[in-house]
Amino acid sequence: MDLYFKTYLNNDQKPDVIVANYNDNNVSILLNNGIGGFFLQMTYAIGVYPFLLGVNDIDGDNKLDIITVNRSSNDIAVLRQC
Ligand SMILES: [Ca+2]
Ligand SMILES: [Ca+2]
Repeated sequence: MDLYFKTYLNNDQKPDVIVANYNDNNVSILLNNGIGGFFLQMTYAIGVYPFLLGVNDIDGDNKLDIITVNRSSNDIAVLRQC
């Protein structure tokens, strides 16, 4: 089951979408383009079978980071925004 998270990843006040793709073992980030759609998605590899998805600023740099907990690889992936 894919997981979806709606949040404000950048500072443009337009909601963005993060998807953890369970069977593809990656995370897709869709930034709102402000005209009813999204910019080209960015995809990042993570662990195997992500089953939890969260967003928080875990390193305190005032930029949201993406965290997944991965079932089969028994690990946590952190995607830090730079
Ligand atoms: Ca945005
Ligand atoms: Ca951060």
